[in-house]
Amino acid sequence: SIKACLFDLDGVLVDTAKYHYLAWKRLAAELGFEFTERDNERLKGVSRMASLDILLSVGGLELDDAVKLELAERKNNWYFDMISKMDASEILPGALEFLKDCRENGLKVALGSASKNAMTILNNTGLTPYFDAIIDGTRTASAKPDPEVFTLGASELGISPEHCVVFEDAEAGIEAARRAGMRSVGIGSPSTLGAADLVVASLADMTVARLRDIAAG
Ligand code: B16
Ligand code: MG
Repeated sequence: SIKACLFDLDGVLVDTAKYHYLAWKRLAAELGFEFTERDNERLKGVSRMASLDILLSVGGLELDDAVKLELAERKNNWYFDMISKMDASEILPGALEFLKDCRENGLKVALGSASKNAMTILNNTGLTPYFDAIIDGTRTASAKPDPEVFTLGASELGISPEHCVVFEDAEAGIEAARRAGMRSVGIGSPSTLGAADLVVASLADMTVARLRDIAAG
């Protein structure tokens, strides 16, 4: 049976991908090349420094580590300015209702995000009180598809992996759930998230009752 739900943040609970995109695009422009929305798809669920490496490869640039750190910080300052203005209106459809549904049914709830800015986003949108455990990019050494973020979440909740289900919009996150020994629900398209136990377009299509079906199957 399912006893805990672990949620990715960007793309599952809030759409911060658009702010990441604006900040990365601005950085690319300063470096003298274009960065398209399609290029940005490759950054979803990927850590900040790995994202920068992808961006630099799009621009055909190779830079040393000190410069890369400075560029990542510059991007993060722009990104931080944008997420500082977020509020509850930016919670994705169905997310709040499903979090409440989980809690009312006695399920434990954790965050499993790659973002080092997760606390700012959760606090500004008012989502923080819904979580029993919060694991973000400040607390993990290895990025998804490594299972660390979810394994740590489950252990903090005191629930073993076979009773956990992960909600993810990124393929690497579904793979991380599989490696953690957890079930998964993909949020998005079956064409990219086919490895999940169930795929829904958004959390608006999800209920705790539906969860019990995946656990049985
Ligand atoms: P930060 P998630 C991820 O969040 C984003 O999808 C990804 O685009 C971003 O690069 C990563 O967080 C790191 O974010 O720069 O704020 O530390 O999907 O794991 O919630
Ligand atoms: Mg995500």
